[in-house]
Amino acid sequence: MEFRCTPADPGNWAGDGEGDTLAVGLFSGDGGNILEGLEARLGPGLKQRLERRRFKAKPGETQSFDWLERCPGTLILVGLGDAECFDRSALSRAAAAAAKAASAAGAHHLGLAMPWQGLEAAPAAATIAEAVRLSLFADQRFKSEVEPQHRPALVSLLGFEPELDEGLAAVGATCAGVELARELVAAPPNVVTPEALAETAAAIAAEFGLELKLLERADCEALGMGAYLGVARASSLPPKFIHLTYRPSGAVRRRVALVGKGLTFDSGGYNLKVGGSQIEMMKYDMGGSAAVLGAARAIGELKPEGIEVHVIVAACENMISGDALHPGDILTASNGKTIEVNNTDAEGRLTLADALVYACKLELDALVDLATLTGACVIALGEEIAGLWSPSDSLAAALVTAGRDGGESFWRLPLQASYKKGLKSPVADLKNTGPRPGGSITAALFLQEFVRPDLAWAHLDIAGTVWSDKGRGLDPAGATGFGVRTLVNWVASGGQA
Ligand code: J1V
Ligand code: ZN
Repeated sequence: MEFRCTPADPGNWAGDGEGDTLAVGLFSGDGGNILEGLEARLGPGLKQRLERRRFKAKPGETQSFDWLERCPGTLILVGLGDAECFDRSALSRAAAAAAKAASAAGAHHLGLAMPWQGLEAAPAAATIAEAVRLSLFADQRFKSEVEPQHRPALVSLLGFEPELDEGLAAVGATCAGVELARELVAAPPNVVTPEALAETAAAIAAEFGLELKLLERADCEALGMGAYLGVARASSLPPKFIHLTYRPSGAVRRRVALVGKGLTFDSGGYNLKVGGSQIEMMKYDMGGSAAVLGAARAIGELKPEGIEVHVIVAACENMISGDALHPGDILTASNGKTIEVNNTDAEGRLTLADALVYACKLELDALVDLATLTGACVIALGEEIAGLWSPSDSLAAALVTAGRDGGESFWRLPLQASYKKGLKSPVADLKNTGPRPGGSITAALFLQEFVRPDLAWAHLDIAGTVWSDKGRGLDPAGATGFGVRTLVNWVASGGQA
């Protein structure tokens, strides 16, 4: 799918005689001028027909008309809702709805006329292009019979200057990263294993010229990663510690690391996930690693200048066996801290502890980790908002902004120092879980114990956002690819902290 900007308006666009489908956004209780222009072109009766069909231009509502032998032969009207409520997300939703209708109409060259009042041109064009591409993504890898999915080959964005085309090239890279993340999360745990994550990293490294360092169990033992290896211990699949590096061609001005939780399956261990705890969903527990690998893929293609990016995943499974962690075991992490494992289902923070210690040995200006870390964060913020913890106001602000530009929401929560006492162990330096109240805050405080205090660090708890049961807006149900757009925007804008 290719995107192109054109200053044409819906009254005259023909896509060089090749445009077969025109989609036009309309606000509710408005659209008079646009409709008159379309009637002048395509013939009268459009307004009456819309009234008869009770088209109210509600957000995402569409109506299609076919004129057969004309160019364009299909007209799609898509509702934008109230003009006063127009924003980035209304635009995204309408563009996605138009794309779905255009796909159903078999569009080959689609012209899309959407307003972008109150927004800047470049991000508005990117929003439309991302919405079109990502709403038409369908994952049919595990179906024996594939339903043919129609996607337009060319999408012209009307009302935008052609200079913006260059920026749209970045949309393709970002969307490919989001799609990779969705595919990784949606694949079952017998397909996406720690080794499969390592192979994905190797494929990204080979395709885009990134450096890959892969640590096997023995390498991790030599580094003293007792927390990570404790979690990995019961699985028959070996752990894979992944370290990808993107180096810019010119001078390096900043260095950042993205660390993702990579539990390819989380049974809970001996604190087994029992009835109601969604054990069958726990393939999704590598959502953080999917986000950082998706971002690595996009960054590898975009090749931002001046910024070095490290992508780190301590991948493994949390299983049970005669050799599994016992609830109560004491582990020693690679910074020497001892941890009493009072709950084997709080394993993500154990794997992240060693990954964060490893990252902190690199020369970094900022460190961001993403993890499907706590059920408590899902209860607090739901499916659409991820939790954000950071001692740095400026890094927190930069990530919130990068998220907003990518249509991803974060809400900052406190690293309440007094809650650290909830992690006190009578026998070790720390226990891995505190009391149930404030559970995602103590999880963040636990991670902070493994981060150099002078480093700008942020922790993103994406447990609620990487999977959507019902689909979000017009995005399909299932894996969302959450986090990729935030990370890519943040890195591309310089990785500010
Ligand atoms: C585990 C017991 C000790 C306190 C912390 C608890 C926890 O937050 N466990 C998370 C976990 O297993 N980390 O490895 C956890 C993460 C996500 C628990 C539940 C979920 C969860 C997320 C969902 F989106 C969801 F729908 C669900 F049912 C569970
Ligand atoms: Zn767990």
